[in-house]
Amino acid sequence: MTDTWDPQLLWYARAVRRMQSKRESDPSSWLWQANIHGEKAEAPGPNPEWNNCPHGGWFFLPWHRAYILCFEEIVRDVIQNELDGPDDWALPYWNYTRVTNGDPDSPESLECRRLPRAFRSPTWPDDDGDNPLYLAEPDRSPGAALGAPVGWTEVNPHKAMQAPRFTGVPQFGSEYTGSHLVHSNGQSGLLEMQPHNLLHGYVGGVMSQFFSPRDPIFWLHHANIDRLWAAWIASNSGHKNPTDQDWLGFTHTFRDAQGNKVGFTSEKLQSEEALGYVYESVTDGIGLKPPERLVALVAAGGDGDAPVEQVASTSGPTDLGPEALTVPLNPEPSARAGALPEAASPDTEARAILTVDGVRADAPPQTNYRVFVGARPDHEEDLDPEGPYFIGHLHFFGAVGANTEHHGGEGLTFKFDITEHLTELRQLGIWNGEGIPSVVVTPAPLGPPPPGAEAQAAFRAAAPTPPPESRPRIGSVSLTTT
Ligand SMILES: [Cu+2]
Repeated sequence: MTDTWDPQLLWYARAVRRMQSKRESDPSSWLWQANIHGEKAEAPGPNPEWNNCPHGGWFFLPWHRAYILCFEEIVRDVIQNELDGPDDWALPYWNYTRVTNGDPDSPESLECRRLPRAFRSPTWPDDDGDNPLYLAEPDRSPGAALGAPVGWTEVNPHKAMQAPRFTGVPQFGSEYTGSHLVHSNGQSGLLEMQPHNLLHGYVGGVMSQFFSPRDPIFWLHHANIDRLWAAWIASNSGHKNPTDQDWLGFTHTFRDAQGNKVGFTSEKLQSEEALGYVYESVTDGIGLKPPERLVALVAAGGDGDAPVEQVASTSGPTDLGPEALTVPLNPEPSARAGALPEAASPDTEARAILTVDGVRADAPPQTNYRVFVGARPDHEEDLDPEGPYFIGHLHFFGAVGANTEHHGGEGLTFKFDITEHLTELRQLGIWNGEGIPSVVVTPAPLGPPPPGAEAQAAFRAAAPTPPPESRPRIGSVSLTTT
């Protein structure tokens, strides 16, 4: 099939191929650049410039900004000086958060959420094979590879873009982590969680692991994350970056196109204009308020602050599969019967927290998961991410395979504050305040297959379910009140 590509993507593809032909010891090679983020080796080597990506901490945004800035300079240099191309190449951003006509299900919106065609085509536009932007399964999930759009509820950045502050959990840019890089012990900030982590999980394969920059789409994904940071600051809502010297003064060191070390403080990384670039738009694709569920909050009884109490927990790991399943939670015998309904009352300060620990997999599960509270696993209508049962997503980014020690070998931890959810379930009469509402986990379905009979047949043939060897699982789940 003959296709035309945007010249920016065509030059990008040529540069990627060129960089892939360079030795790994060359800082401008494809592999060196990816290794900065994370090595593929089972036991990462001792190069201190590699395996440095910070996730779950307040350096996530500035570090990745410097990373893609230096990468862009290297690609531009390769295009200009090694391929005789233009001297003004710029890294494009993949605007998967773009919505047209206010409708995330419009054909144009769906198109934005498919992996761009140049990345899905095994061939170059002239039909020659060996397109370096293309990766096949299992290096990408079947759904992403075939052009099924990522779900809007996984990428809508609304919650992050509305966060009033940069620092904290849950806030825009994650928690204070002092003056050193934290790899993945911390909690992701809101933007890092969604769309960042969930988009990594949707593309799957290489993108769900720390050597994800080996997939050429990584850089366009991070350009969009970087753009959303710029948009959050530009939104006229008084949003501010940290003013702490531990953040401002930290130096992020990378290599320039000549292979020399260059350092950027977070302070310097705050303004993309000062760094020499601007985004086409910082108002397009910045999130949509999810539809409100009209629930009148009725005051229920309650008596002030409750002590921290474990209400229920699992007694062992839970294997996740292709179907919705109920996590077997055992009520804590010593817990007060009133602890949970008190937390679910709008009259008390108490909160109900669901903690999902030890989320990991042996190979890319090729899907994210959705978590519901109070839902019935065999009722599809309950498993609606816009309904009252939905509490959030799980992903496996950085918790896949053996090489996860560097980034939390015990798997990822997700904390969901389900206080308002429980309140709503009571008011809707779904939960009467007695017992433990069910916790249901199910793979996140993808959007419709792309147009075209052939694409649709291929899509149906490749059911988007986790491969058996991936063994996605949860270590433990606990429900506490505070
Ligand atoms: Cu990333």
